[in-house]
Amino acid sequence: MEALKINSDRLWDSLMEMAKIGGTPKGGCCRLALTDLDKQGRELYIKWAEEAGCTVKVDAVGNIMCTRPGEDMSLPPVGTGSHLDTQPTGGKFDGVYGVLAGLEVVRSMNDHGIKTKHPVEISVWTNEEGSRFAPAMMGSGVVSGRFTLQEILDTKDVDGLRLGDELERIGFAGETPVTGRNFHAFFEAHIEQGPYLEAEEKQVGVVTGGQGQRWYNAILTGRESHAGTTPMHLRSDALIASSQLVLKVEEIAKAHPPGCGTVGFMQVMPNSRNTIPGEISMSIDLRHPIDEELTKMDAALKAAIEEIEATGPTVSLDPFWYYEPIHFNETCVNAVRQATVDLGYSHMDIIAGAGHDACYVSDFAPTSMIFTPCLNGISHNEIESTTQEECEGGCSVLLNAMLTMAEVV
Ligand code: HGY
Ligand code: MN
Ligand code: MN
Ligand code: MN
Repeated sequence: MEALKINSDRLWDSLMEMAKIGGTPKGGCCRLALTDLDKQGRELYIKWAEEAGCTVKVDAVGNIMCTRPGEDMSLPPVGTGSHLDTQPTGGKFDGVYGVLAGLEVVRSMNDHGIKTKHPVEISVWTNEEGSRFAPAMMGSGVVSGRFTLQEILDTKDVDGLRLGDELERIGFAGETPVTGRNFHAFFEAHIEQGPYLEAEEKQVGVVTGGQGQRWYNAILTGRESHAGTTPMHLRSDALIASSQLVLKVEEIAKAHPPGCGTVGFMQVMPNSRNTIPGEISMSIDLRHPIDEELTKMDAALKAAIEEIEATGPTVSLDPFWYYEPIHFNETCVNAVRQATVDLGYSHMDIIAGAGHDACYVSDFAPTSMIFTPCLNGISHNEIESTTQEECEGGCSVLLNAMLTMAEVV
């Protein structure tokens, strides 16, 4: 069967329509997980999916499953999907592109009157970003068994609001069990969120895997005291200690290329300009495509903390989230590569720098991903940008890879 194209204008219009929900002045999106804006985005998506003839279910952690029937409903579905929640200063495409590309695949199958042996199922995974409720990839992580449902429902945000209560409040505490999900194959389309496709002038990224991640919470404890009366040599300044730790995180990442190290969250207590900070809570995010290197970075972090503790403040480190580098399924990777070739797009193999729900889906189903370029590789930023043509390319590859695995009848 010759490669099919999707309806590019319809995909782009849906992306721009969804971007209005939580739209920000700088052209980005803020739809934090399980907020009213997330609820609005979810409800709009369900409306579109039902209009496209899908049956829709919601599971106990709020994942949405939109199923287009196949000729043999006893077969596991061929899946796709991503997330609708965003970063606080997120863009229009991170996650959203994947769920709307999935919808466009269904719409295009309908346009072409295509029947598939396997059902086709789009998943909208809950709280992929891990910004409001940490860690990330919660919805896919519960389904893959990386997290228990209860521990995720009991997770709290910085205001002490419990995830399970927020799920109830927005009406997405579903009936469908989170266990027993299966896919014949699963593909996630996503913007690359990095600079490599653009730099290499490639239209499609054939994603062969994803780098591993280690997330930590660190609490540094010094001693509050007066900014004017406490001599410098008598201080135990938690912010000085955490500043040293921030620089150590950068040093460790640079010592293990192409690893990444980031401190993105910090709370200063008591956060008063004329009181020496007594306590700092901060996040640490380490990533590397090779597990042995990620382990070395972990060891270097702990050694750095020992050095800092010798200067006075104590440091408690909670290594609360880890997953090893992911290797995607060869059959699915080849289906993506073949669809790309059939459509005549330039492409390159690439490892995902970001975490994606596909990383956890690959625990229980053959999985791969499709990347499209984004302007200057910028993401998790309101200026995140891509073109209609690039969105069309990735989505056409998704359609054809899914048709290959779903078996057209
Ligand atoms: O952190 C990540 O890589 C993703 O955006 N959750
Ligand atoms: Mn994403
Ligand atoms: Mn993201
Ligand atoms: Mn994702």
